[in-house]
Amino acid sequence: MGEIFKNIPEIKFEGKESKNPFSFRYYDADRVIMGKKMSEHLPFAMAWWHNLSATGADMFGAGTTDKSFGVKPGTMEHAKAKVDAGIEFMKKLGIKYYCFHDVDLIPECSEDINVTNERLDEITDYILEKTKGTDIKCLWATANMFSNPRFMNGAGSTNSAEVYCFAAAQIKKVLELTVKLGGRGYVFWGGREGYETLLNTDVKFEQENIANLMKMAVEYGRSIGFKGTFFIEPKPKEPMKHQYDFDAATSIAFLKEHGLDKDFKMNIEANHATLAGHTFQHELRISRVNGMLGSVDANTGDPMLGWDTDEFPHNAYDTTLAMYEILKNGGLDGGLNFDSKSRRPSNTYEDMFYSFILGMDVFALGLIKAAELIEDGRIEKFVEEKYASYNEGIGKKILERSTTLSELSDYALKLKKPSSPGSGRQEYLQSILNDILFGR
Ligand code: XLS
Ligand code: NI
Ligand code: NI
Repeated sequence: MGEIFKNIPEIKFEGKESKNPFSFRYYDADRVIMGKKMSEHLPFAMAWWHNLSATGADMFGAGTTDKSFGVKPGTMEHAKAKVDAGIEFMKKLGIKYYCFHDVDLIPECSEDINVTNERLDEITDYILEKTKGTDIKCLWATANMFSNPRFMNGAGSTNSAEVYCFAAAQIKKVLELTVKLGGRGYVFWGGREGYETLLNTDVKFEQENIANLMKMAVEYGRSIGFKGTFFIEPKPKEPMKHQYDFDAATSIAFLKEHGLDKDFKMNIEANHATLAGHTFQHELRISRVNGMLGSVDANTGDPMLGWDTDEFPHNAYDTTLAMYEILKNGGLDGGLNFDSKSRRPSNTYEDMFYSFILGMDVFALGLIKAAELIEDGRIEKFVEEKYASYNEGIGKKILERSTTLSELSDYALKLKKPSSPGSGRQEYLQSILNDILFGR
């Protein structure tokens, strides 16, 4: 197949003065920031499902974007055309990674999973052939255990032992494909793992079955040489009323409860954070301080809407705070997957590129600003000094765990009244952040 995105050139860094819409203003792959190239700080990935499959269809209307790439959809020829389009797209943007669900790659055969698996073998051979000699690789893969009607009562949480076996079969296959494609991770997103009503649900039974499926996945993955990280992608709701992997704190506790925390980390999606009533930074921070920040689904929601709109990230304030957490984490095992889709009326090939340029540039800008924030040091110094009362005297004893409740009580009684804990200085700190973002 010839060139697909014919009128679109390779996207190059031109700097912030550039008015060329097909250029990066901030993403300069080889620029070194805090000792590492931008391209290493920002392992961007393309989500197969949004970029190559989604046409803009929604509950109210048909698709607006033609993603046939000149071939009839629902065929293996079309599956291959998507590979061609995807690779050309990634090359033009300088993106090295892709993420996929099994059924994003091929048309699923609803009558026989063996046929689906044969198609997966064929298409992954084709991907390997087409990416040979390039540095394009899989970031992570996952089994779609939410679209097929068999998963209506859940996958790991299903009431049907037969359906549970199909979940296992899909996971096994995708783990094999992840190894074949050199993937850095395997994701569990539990879209149907939850409930619509507690009236018909045995929560403990379901959660234990999910954990068991994850344990078997780890065992099998390690046995076939998968050295990457397993990820849970928390999301509180949608499609279910309640999903068990509600947020990072809940998911981390679940992993620890079941002894899975050595093999798993979090894949934090910005829009899922806000659905849970948290900021993106909150979810990243909770994961990081627990040693569980592994990967990111880079998108954003709309604060006015209560569902997963999966918009391309565009808010530099959010990406700065996100990149701050990622820098403090020492990077990611996974990467930054654009689990994002262009808006329905943004329906041309050009829009696919503008969307990624927006997302890549706003994360590059976030990286630059987060590094400035760290180098500036004022905010971090404030936080350090805020806890200075623990550096000596009774505070030091508390930190060293060398005191008792009675000793602390005696201390308080003797003091009669504590001195002021000191101002939180929120507005001052917010103005520093504004200066760094907009004042230079
Ligand atoms: C859906 C999720 C999904 C996962 C992969 O809301 O974000 O796309 O990233 O299954
Ligand atoms: Ni996601
Ligand atoms: Ni999502």
